[in-house]
Amino acid sequence: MADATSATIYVLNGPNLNLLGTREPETYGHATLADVEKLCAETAQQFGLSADCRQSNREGELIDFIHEARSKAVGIIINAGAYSHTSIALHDAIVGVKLPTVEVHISNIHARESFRHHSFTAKAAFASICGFGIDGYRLAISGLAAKIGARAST
Ligand code: CA2
Repeated sequence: MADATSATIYVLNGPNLNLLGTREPETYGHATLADVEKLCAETAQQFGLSADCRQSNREGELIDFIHEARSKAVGIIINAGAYSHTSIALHDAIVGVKLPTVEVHISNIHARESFRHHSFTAKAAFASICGFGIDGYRLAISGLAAKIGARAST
């Protein structure tokens, strides 16, 4: 990697994730989206990276964010919410920008309803993390940092 100190990663959250912490704590925990974004910013900083966090309830806007990442970011963390299970368009956008991408799910999608078992975004990502709660974002950033050669600062 050219300059880890100035590199940005995009952290993208999809539909309904703005509601984190308001209900379904048994599935998603008590943390809010603001907590997730703080965790991501702090974790990225540990690797000399900067996290640009976005959330949208609209598929097209998420695609726009992915396209924007092509020129502004060195990698993507994405929790596309329910679009993970439905959106070939998001799959194609991730494949198209050719950035290393990690998919995150807060819950263990494989232990839930069968319609959540398949993920189009997972097919486009180099790695997928699910079931660790919001700690999955930290793990994903750590894995992405290793992939792009960003080192943890002491
Ligand atoms: O486990 C995940 O991170 C999911 O991506 C969350 C999505 C769900 O559709 C995926 O199957 C798995 C849903 C996010 C909705 O989050 C809410 C949180 C609190 C209250 C309402 C919705």
